[in-house]
Amino acid sequence: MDFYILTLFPEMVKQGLHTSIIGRAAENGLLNIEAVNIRDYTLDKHKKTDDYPYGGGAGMVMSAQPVYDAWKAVTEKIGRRVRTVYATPQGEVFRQEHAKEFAGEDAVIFLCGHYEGVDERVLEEIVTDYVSIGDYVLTGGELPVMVMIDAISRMVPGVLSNEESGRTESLENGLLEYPQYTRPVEWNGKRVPEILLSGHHANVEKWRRQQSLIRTAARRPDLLETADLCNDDHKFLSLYQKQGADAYNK
Ligand code: 6GU
Repeated sequence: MDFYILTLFPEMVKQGLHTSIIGRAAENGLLNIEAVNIRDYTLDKHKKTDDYPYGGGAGMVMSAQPVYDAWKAVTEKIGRRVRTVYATPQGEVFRQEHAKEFAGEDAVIFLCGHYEGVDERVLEEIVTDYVSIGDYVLTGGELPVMVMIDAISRMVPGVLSNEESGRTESLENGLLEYPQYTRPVEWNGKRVPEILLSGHHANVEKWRRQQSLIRTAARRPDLLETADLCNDDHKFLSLYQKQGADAYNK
């Protein structure tokens, strides 16, 4: 899958995406991640890429021309128009479903804004998706774009090893993940839950499911509204809500 990132800070996104699992996938040729410097496309003699907002107000606005020409160069290189994502707190909030959906594309262009925004006219011309990563304000779109590319990339077939993708993960089944433990069996006076040492696979699975339910109820109760729960799950949750930890062994 090809990712093109239009940015004023290409080094930032290159640095951020060349390590760990995403870096390995890029090295293997499964992903192609190209950072395109918007400044390279400005026609301004001082290489300016922004200007004062019409109507007044604080801050600067990124000019339409360099953004459009950078996007056009990338689009011509790809050979067709592809989905173009503008990272903005005014967008739809990015979720796991978006990650899966974008992973089905062959190529996606991301536009990182800065300053007080980007001239609306170029956004109207090129942007297909307005996407936010949450309700807080960041200084630019680079970090959100790195977040989105990481989440999309791990959904691209082959990017995760069998071992990495075999794990049932947080949010995949609509619930938070159960707690994990590794050696030693006792650390800081705390023992690993006995059931995990029992070797009884079915009991371990049941315990993990219950832990996921407890954790989701405590930390993200909103997820329970849409999670895929069976009769046993509902029974366990109502018992747990009445009896607390005594519900485990029922
Ligand atoms: Cl996608 N961009 C910016 N600049 N700030 C954000 C954001 C995106 N999502 C949350 N805050």
